[in-house]
Amino acid sequence: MKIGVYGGTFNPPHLGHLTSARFAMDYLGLDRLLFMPAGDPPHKELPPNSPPAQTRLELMEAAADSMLLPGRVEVDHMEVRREGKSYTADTLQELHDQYPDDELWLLMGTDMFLTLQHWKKPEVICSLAHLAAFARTQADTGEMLELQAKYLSETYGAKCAVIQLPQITPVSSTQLRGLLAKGEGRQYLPPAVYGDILRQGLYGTHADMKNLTHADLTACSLSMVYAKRHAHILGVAQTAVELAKRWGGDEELAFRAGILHDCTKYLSLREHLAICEQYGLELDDMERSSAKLLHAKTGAALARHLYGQPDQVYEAICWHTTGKPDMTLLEKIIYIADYMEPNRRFDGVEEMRRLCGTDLDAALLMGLEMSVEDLKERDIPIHQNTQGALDWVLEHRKG
Ligand code: DGI
Ligand code: FE
Ligand code: FE
Repeated sequence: MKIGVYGGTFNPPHLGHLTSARFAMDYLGLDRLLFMPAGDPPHKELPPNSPPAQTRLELMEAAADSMLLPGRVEVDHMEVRREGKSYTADTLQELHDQYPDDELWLLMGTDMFLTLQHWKKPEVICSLAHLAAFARTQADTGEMLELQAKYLSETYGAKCAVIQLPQITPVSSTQLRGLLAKGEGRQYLPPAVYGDILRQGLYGTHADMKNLTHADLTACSLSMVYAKRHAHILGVAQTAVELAKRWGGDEELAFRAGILHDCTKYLSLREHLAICEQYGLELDDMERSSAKLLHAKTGAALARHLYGQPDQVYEAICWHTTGKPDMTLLEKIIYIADYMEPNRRFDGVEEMRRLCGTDLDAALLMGLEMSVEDLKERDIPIHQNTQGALDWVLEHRKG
């Protein structure tokens, strides 16, 4: 197996890192890629406004997750965990012990490649891994890189590849930190990384969490969940706005409820219960033991308390999983949008989408009936609000 090792301070990780990683994987035919954030980089001091290594690691996790290649792309914690300076020779030794039969490829930018002979134990590095240098500009491709490759191969027996990137993301982490402090630069970051930066107020950002723009609210919500759920969340927000437009609902509130509805989806039961405790949410026995039911309650609580959303948004998120008797228009819209947004696939989804244009309550009924049937099939207890919603729609549609 070919394993790429992409080290750096990743302060913060940005789209330039991800596009070059992606390109190197194809170019070199890598089976796996390990991002390796440095704990304490030996070659430079981190600037004073840098977050701690653990936080850079978490940003890197979010960035790597956004590549949507689980199992192939991972973040390795080895250097952050290790005491003292993060020397590449030590890291490669450890990786070689871990993967003795695999071919390691060390990926690096031009500057690093050109100074490799000054690193600690270059002969060890070159004996344990092949080297791949990203050429950042056209000028980089020239003689210098070739000369260096020749020198490293003659001196240390290194095997080198120079990777000419087809398109260059025109930003460095240094420039990006400057932009972030001015409230700019989001276009160079995966949305989830930007959202994490905003939520934690890193790099001099100071977003007012209770008055975020659509773009910033989106980034914050996406940063709270795995990237595999991003398309669904964006789909729900967009569908909710369309339904609000069609049925005379509040498009702004539909967007906010849609974009936040699943923001706590991946919290553990214990984390859900802590949020419920913090905000004094009353729970019944079934809710207390089900993270699946609780994500609606805790999502609503964070929408209200963290993101400053009004009661209608709170309620729409609160009832998006079960429904309830006497649903408002916005509550119906979020429930239905969650069911039939464009990424959903199930028998009948086209019929439900059609009903959304002609009879919203019929679409709601269809969703509730399918949910109850599905829960019964899987032997999952039906919550009283789910049953109550179904009974209410049946009753209400008769009249
Ligand atoms: O969060 P999503 O996946 O987008 O969808 P959702 O919020 O409708 O959550 C679906 C999950 O909620 C599914 O795993 C089943 C669970 N669920 C929905 N209604 C009930 C329920 N679980 C129980 N125990 N009882 C219900 O009535
Ligand atoms: Fe949900
Ligand atoms: Fe959802």
